[in-house]
Amino acid sequence: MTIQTVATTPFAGQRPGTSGLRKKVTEFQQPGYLENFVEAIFLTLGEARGRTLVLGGDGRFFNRNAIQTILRMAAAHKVAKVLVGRGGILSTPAVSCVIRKHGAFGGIVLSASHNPGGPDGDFGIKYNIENGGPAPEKITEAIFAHTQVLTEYRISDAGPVDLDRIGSTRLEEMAVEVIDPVADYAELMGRLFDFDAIRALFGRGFTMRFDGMSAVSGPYAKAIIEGMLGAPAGTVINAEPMEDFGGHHPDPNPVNAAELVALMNGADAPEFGAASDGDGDRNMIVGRNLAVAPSDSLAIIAANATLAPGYRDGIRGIARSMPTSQAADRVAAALGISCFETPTGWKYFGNLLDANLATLCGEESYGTGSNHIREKDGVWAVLFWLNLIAATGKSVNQIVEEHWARFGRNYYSRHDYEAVDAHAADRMMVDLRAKLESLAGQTFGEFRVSQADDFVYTDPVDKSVATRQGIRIIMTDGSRIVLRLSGTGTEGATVRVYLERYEADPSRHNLDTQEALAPLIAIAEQVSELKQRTGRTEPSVIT
Ligand code: VG1
Ligand code: CO
Repeated sequence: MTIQTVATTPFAGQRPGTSGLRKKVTEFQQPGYLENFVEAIFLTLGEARGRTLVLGGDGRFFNRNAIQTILRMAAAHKVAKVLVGRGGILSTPAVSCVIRKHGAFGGIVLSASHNPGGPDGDFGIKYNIENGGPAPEKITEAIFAHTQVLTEYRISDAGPVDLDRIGSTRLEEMAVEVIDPVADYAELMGRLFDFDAIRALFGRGFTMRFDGMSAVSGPYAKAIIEGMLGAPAGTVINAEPMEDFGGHHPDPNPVNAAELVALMNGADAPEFGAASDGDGDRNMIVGRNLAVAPSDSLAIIAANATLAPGYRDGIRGIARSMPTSQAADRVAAALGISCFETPTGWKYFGNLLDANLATLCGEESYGTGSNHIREKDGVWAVLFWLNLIAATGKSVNQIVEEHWARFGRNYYSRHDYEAVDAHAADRMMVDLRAKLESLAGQTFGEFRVSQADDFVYTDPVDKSVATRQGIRIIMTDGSRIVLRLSGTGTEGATVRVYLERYEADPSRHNLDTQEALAPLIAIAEQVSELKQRTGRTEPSVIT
């Protein structure tokens, strides 16, 4: 075994997006492509000698190859020890948990999250720092800068490590410890939630379906919900991670988890439905004939947080991404705590959590989490809801309706236009920005624009500034239209249009969401000319 120095040339386009570097598998399969990016990570980290790194992924196609390559590169960079999940499996929240618990200096997550997998699908890689959270922009930008100029990478020529057997082996001087991917995470969940009460709930015959979508959350949900909490076998479906996710699109929303939603709307519906995404950090909560809006879920968890043992002493603050609805703001106001508004992407929550300014965080994109780790966490959110149901004896629907009755309802929807022409999307954003100043004060039907801008965020802890984080058109009654371009797609551009309208009157809490938002949908089109400019007649996905 020797360490080789291999000459290489930069690849264009290795700038991490909202959540790491995501590209088609075929792009990652080019010789040197993965190696270059990993070398750039090690160059950015500086001295890796003597330290521990965590490594795992969501099991998608190319996961195992990537893990073997990264292990050989870690050995070449003198990493002392790598903790790797058995079979190369670690969910994103589990990586965060393991980094924190074992005092690692960071971790590498292999996933393209909610993007489809398989040989023709997507692959991704993301670096997480010492606090367990996604690397902040100054680190991802430094990684990108290295990818543009590197001339060589270092790698051991050792053979593959057996990833399927728990235990310790060596690669060059480096220890490779294959760990149970679930154990540390499950232990943490047991400390946050009232497992006795949830066990009793299942003991009384409570019915649930958790859809693992053939991605990484299955093993976690099975071990915890069926194993530790005693739910009957078959409660967790699509529980085996598959390299192509069984052809599913592992994005837990009513469109991609249609099977689960149909079950929950049917005559034999269980009492509670839930799903997670490719890498296990997203969650969808479903009641009978009701898919809970993620923004509502965050607000509901916040309003009832003290029912879960891990949050018994109350929460310090809430943070939500800017496009997420303002439902959580109302809860924060009622609790007398702060509510922070950050750009899209979990990396912006890290400082607020580290500084103990926020306890709970959430995004409209089916992401919810807390200070227990530094990533959003799908299974955690599902366990939180189970804890709420067990503690209150109420159904999902009752919990949601009572929340609206108390705080009012923020009707909310996101319209995605996927794989549109990138140039047309860029032009639309440029032209919109140019219009912003003239929009303030304009009237559109019953709405008057009070503020129109491109969201700028100044981190309250390190004062770093993120610009161009989404165009907001805010009405005098608090209704909002937000437009931004996705930073996770791999084909053309994806335009996201976010729509929100507040309704205080309980007699108007059961409207169809799209109808309730129709006037705002029309204004968004009028102002952006989105359909005309992209040649689309309908959104690709409505959530
Ligand atoms: C999307 C979501 C964002 C989320 C990100 C990563 O980003 O909108 O809220 O944090 O995906 O989620 P974008 O830039 O495409 O809008 V995951 O579960 O894919 O890591
Ligand atoms: Co994800």
